Amino acid sequence: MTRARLLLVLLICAGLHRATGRPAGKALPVPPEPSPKPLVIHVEPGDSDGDGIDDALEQRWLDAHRPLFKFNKGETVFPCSVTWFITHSDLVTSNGQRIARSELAKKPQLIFKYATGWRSFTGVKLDIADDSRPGPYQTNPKGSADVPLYGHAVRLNQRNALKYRGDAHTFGEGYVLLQYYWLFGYNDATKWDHVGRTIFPIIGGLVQKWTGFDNAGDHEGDWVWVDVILDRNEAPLFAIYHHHGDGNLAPSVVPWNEVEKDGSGPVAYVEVGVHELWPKSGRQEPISSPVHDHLGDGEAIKPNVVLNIGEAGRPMKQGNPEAQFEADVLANCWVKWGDFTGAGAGGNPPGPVQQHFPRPALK
Ligand SMILES: [Ca+2]
Ligand SMILES: [Ca+2]
Ligand SMILES: [Ca+2]
Ligand SMILES: [Ca+2]
Repeated sequence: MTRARLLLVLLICAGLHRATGRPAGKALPVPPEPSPKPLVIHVEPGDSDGDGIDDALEQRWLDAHRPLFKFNKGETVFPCSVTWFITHSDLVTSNGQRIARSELAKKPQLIFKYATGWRSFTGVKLDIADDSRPGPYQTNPKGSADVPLYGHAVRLNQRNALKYRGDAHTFGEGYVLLQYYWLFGYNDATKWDHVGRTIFPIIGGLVQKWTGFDNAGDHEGDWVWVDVILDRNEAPLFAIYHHHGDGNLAPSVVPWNEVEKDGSGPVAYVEVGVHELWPKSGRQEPISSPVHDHLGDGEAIKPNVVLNIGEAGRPMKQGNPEAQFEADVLANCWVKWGDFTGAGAGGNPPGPVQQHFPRPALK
């Protein structure tokens, strides 16, 4: 680096520091909030999501095979519910109109006025407050067991056969797909936080800022998921663990007899900070890979409830308005969960229905 370039870096960084105006030292602690009330799930017999499967049977499958999540020591961001995320976010429309979170906290149903369909993105983003990113259970991680795991169940067929990248199986007629999604307020990649300081010991801090490495891979909102495939006798056959997007890294498709289990549910190891899911514990991979430690040596959390979303555009009929609100948002709206991304991050995530969410032929 030339001296002139170095000077430029110094000036830019000084400017950046002034522009952000962040006070030195740690952020103020978040004032304590009452814990959210756990959702009660009650599903009636019938087929309210129109997929040809009795809804009570879908719920039994989802409850039976819900995963146990093993976190890494040092995790700081734990899951939150859809309602919690919405009521701690400003809603930003495509033309920049901003609905304050104080309004959404009073009336979360405002979201339906702006996010009006699941088939196309209407430009609505949920800008979660920065101090709310760690979720309601940062200081009481075990409370995360009350955060709903969101799911759905569908029968696959030849027309909607499922194949996973890097795996030889085709799951068509006779198979059932269960999917489980969990929401986090923030994806905090940490493995690039010190790269600049390692390579350039003296000016490393400046390099970090100049390159954006401090926030590399970070983004608000983080949906992670695991699938379970049942056979025609409703017995589990495979668990599928997704990590860093199937297009970037093939998912792990694991035969049920090799799956580490907790009761009749799979165990998932959660990458520290970025929450990607693995069938076994593992260490972070070289700097060119996005994989972080997932040793499972921290909290072990099994969600108490699975909220069945239903199908795209066909929210599952729920037994109470709180659960119905969440199913309606996920089945009927396309929003971006978050409004911040660091260098190299792919953008704020859409919800489950706009991710990997196979849809059957509906009645
Ligand atoms: Ca159904
Ligand atoms: Ca934000
Ligand atoms: Ca269903
Ligand atoms: Ca980070």
